[in-house]
Amino acid sequence: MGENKTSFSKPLPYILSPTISIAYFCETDTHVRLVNGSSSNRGRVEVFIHNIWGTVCDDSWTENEARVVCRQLGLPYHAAQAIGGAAFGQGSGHIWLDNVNCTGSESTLDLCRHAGWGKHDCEPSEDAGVACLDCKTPFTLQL
Ligand SMILES: [Ca+2]
Repeated sequence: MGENKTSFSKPLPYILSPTISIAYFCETDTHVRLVNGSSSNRGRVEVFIHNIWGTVCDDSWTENEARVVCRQLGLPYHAAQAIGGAAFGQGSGHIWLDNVNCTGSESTLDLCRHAGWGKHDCEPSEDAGVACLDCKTPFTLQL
């Protein structure tokens, strides 16, 4: 990751203020990872904001959003699968994103529309996951 040009060491209530949320939206140093999957190309989606990993809610979580996650990870994104209901276990920290709405062509998840960083009406049982195709065996993906 690149070094932050802006200090993100503010307490959480501060970063959730509308003004700072806009600043976050414009930052491009968002990161994404897949956690707790049986292989590296699937798992619970977690995004990295404010130096904290957090989860994504499965509200409106579809193949379009899954495709963007896979693309962002540098994995094949065709036939990406959206998997909700905390199928890869529940995260224990922040729920960073909710109501994510991608067209499917975005390069990173933070470029999609969403409710705002940290704004959600979700429980960890709604954590979103994805399954991307495996580079080596692209036609054998099974849940
Ligand atoms: Ca929601």
